[in-house]
Amino acid sequence: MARLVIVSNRVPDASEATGPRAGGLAVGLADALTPGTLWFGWSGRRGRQTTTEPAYAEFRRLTYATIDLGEADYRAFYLGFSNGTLWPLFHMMPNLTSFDRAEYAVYREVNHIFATALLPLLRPDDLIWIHDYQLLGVAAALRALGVHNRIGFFLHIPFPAPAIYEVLPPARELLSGMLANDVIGFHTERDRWHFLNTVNVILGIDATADNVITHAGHSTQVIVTPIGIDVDGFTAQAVRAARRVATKRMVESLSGRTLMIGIDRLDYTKGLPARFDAYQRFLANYPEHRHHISFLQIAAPSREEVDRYRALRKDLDNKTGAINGAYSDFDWVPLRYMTRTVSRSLIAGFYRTARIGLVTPLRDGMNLVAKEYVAAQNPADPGVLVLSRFTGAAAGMAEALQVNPLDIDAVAEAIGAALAMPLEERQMRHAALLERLRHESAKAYCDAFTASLRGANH
Ligand code: GDG
Repeated sequence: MARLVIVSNRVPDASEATGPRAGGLAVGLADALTPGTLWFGWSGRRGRQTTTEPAYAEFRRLTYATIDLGEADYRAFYLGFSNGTLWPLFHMMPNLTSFDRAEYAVYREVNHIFATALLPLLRPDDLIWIHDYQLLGVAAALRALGVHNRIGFFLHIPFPAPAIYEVLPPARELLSGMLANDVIGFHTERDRWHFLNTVNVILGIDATADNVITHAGHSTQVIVTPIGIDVDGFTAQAVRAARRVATKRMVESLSGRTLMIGIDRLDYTKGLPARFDAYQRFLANYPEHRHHISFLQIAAPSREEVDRYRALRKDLDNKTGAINGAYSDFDWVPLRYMTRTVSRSLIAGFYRTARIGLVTPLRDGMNLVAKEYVAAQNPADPGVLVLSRFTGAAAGMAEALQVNPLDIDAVAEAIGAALAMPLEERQMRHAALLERLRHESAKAYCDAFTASLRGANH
């Protein structure tokens, strides 16, 4: 069978593969990679210059080949165009989007370096699977270097509506570059619809009937393959974790109160300020629940060198102070807020203990936290998932209490409804959610994508 070559911006190193990790791509893929796979990308290290000779590591029968980024490239490619331009724009927040032509030139250059460094490692029948918004130009760069392998690309974040995408100054160039792939995958039908319509608006190609775009003599198939998790593996981890001393200590500290949990990277797309406002509204409108609920929000620090992320952290510090200042008692703190990365096993135990999982991003490609929360529950006495309609996960989770995250009264009401929900209804909703999670697993995601890539017209 052909070897699979994964290309992603960040490659987890051996220590991260077992330690704490915050980030959906690493989590979703690690669950499903098969022995023999080569994973190529950035090591996470920064040096004077971007390296082109990969370093190798073997771990659990996977081969990792990594390059280091030069400091200037890291700033322009990663912090600049990837996370200052593409990330907010693709999450449909054009007002938060900046653009700098010089940063874009470096983005193109780094995409080209990825292709050049990967080239000597490739075998003729390798299946190349590129991931995410940092690497939109790698397929075109590989083709320019004469690579004829099957190449696929998966976008982990939303694809924006045409009227938003076209704001991007290099809109046309990036879009035609993407069409050097044989297969392009998205999490949801909505993303595919946005993409096909954007291709229609910008390149004048209508592929909405058969999802195959023919451009410059090459065909690209556009597919929907939602990412999932290893459900049974995660459930087992949660069961084990619930017995651990650390989880028990957390439960004891609740003194019989109900736990509500939020777990996110500290990112403005995750809707944390509105979530804190909604919790405050809940405390104001449901006085009978004061003293009986504890909200634990874990926010793993992320992209701390980007100004907007620092501003978000300040904002949340202030809101935490305001909520706890207004509502705490000498024996009760309503909000526990941690800006730290916690181990995956501890997270699994916390999910299982929590009666409510609060997942309210303003926009999210998929959101694996929602899936992990459901998988971690005890089916005999499951908790309730409160989920933003604007996550990709919402498409397959009709039994969650779905909310508009901006409507803080609605989120407060959903928290109230979750607390009041009878056991039978919780069980019914949970069983239906779990059943669907099993179908949309991490393995199903990888199998579906690679099968399309293998079968692509080439
Ligand atoms: C991108 C897309 C898409 C979080 N805090 C800690 C921690 N986490 C773990 C969670 C989960 C993962 O990180 C986060 O995944 P998400 O899917 O929620 O979000 P992104 O990182 O934004 O991922 C997203 C995903 O790619 C996959 O395609 O779903 O839409 O934005 O697994 O549990 N893990 C540990 N400590 C933490 O403090 N160990």
